[in-house]
Amino acid sequence: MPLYLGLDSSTQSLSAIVLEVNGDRRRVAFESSIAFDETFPQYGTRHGVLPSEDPTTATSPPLLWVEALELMMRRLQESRLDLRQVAAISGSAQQHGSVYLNDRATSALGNFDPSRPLAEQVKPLLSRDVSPIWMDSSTSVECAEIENAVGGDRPLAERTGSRAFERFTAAQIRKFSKREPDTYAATDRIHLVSSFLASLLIGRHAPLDPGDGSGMNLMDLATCQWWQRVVDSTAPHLAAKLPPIARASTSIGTLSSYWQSRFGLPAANVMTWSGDNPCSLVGVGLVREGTLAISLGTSDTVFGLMREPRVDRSGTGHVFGAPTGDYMGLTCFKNGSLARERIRDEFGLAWPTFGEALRRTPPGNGGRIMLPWFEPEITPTVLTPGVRRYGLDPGDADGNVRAVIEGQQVAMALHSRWMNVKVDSIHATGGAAANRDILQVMADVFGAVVYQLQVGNSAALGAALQAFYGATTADGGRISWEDAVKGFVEPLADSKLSPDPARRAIYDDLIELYAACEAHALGKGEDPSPRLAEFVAAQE
Ligand code: ADP
Ligand code: XUL
Repeated sequence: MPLYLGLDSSTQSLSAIVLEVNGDRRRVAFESSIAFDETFPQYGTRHGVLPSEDPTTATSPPLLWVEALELMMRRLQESRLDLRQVAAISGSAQQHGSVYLNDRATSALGNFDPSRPLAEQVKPLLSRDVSPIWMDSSTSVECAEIENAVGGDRPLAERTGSRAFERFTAAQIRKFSKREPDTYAATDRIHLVSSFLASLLIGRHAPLDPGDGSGMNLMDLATCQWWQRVVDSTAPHLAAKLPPIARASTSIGTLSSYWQSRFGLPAANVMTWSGDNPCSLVGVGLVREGTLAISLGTSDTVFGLMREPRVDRSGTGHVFGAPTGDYMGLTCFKNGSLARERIRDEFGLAWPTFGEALRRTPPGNGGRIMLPWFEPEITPTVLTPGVRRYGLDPGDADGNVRAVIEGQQVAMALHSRWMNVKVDSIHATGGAAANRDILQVMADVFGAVVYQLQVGNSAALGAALQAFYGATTADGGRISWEDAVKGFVEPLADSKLSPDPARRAIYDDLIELYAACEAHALGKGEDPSPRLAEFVAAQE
């Protein structure tokens, strides 16, 4: 029976899922994950990121991703799967991060020696030994320069789907070209994490897909091709260094002889890789408009499918290409799981006791509010980190647990309004979606039914589904996306969490109060104390 492999190279780990599909008989045949810090301590990463004195800088070592990819193929080889059945492979990767290769890469990619580990063969091909990743917020100057060059934030957003964002690849490339002009000049090709790993699989430079391309501020969303004007304004000779863009879920080559000889894999078709959020969109079954998904991973993201691109006039969110050929709206929060872990660890809790604290405290938290900006925040833009508390004692364990969860959920509801989706149901994914106490707060804040899904890693699942969809259509077969995802993305039967109307009413008020606290903390609004007192009085 044919097998479809999906890989997901995320911030903290590499995961793989293999699907077995025979008509309506469908199952997950293999699932595995490799945590970067624990498995490869020699790289010195923390949560997948290299330590940095400057809180706005975030880089990772690309060779770590290469080693993890190789280890995962070894695990596949050692599994009981009949690898000759692997028909197609696709992948997902953290978005925006970039990998810089020199001119030796073009000939070396197809000639790796299968008797030697891959990382040592990739090392001499890197023109830059670190990759800036999505957590980086050090490029505000470059963002302003890029927007100015194309006539402002509005034209850039209308053309590329987003105003200039610090973590987007254009600003990162511009900063690199200014700071290290010689190393930039020695760079022959700039890949996203997704197209870099795909290149290693097919043995030549791989194209990237419109979903990940739209996280660069360089792609024209309407044509899915590079927007020459912004490319030329970003860095010298950039056009020649960018990979081409290919349609999502289409074949970009076959697995190179390196993988065949070293791991006994077949010459399987490799499909375009994409970003983790576009992959998750299909991995949670959002192939139609109307439902939202919330991913509680390293980052927290709110996203939904859009038939037509509706660009966010407030400048908060993004429009990306979707693997289905449609679009997706997305708002990203940097202070996701790591912020929750900070509170968990500060009060010596574990996830079960964290959940108990949530259950013990009332919705609205008696007006104790936290703006959870442990790290620089993406939404809203906060470059100088620092948790802001209103009416909340920093030593109050229960109060801080509820405040971090409510703060995050309320911020998500507030900053996803621009998508203009009437939310009836939410598909929850990412590591923290295992936590039903957190999901109950989500249901109450959004006033929507929340479901957990059968497969926890929606990005790897989405990649495997793209492999399946791509392989089916490449053979001239016809399959709709609805049929492709069937059997893998249905919510767990007894996972439904319903909103409570009384709690919902409290959160309607809290959203407005939180917005006032946020405006105050950003220096854009008056002291919210009187409103806070009114809110507390109304709860008593
Ligand atoms: P990534 O974005 O890197 O793919 P994941 O989606 O795998 O991340 O999520 C990893 C995070 O999930 C961890 O950092 C951890 O904080 C969180 N997590 C795992 N289990 C729970 C739980 N029961 N409750 C809350 N958070 C959890
Ligand atoms: C999305 C974003 C993050 C990364 C995390 O814009 O920056 O969700 O994709 O992997």
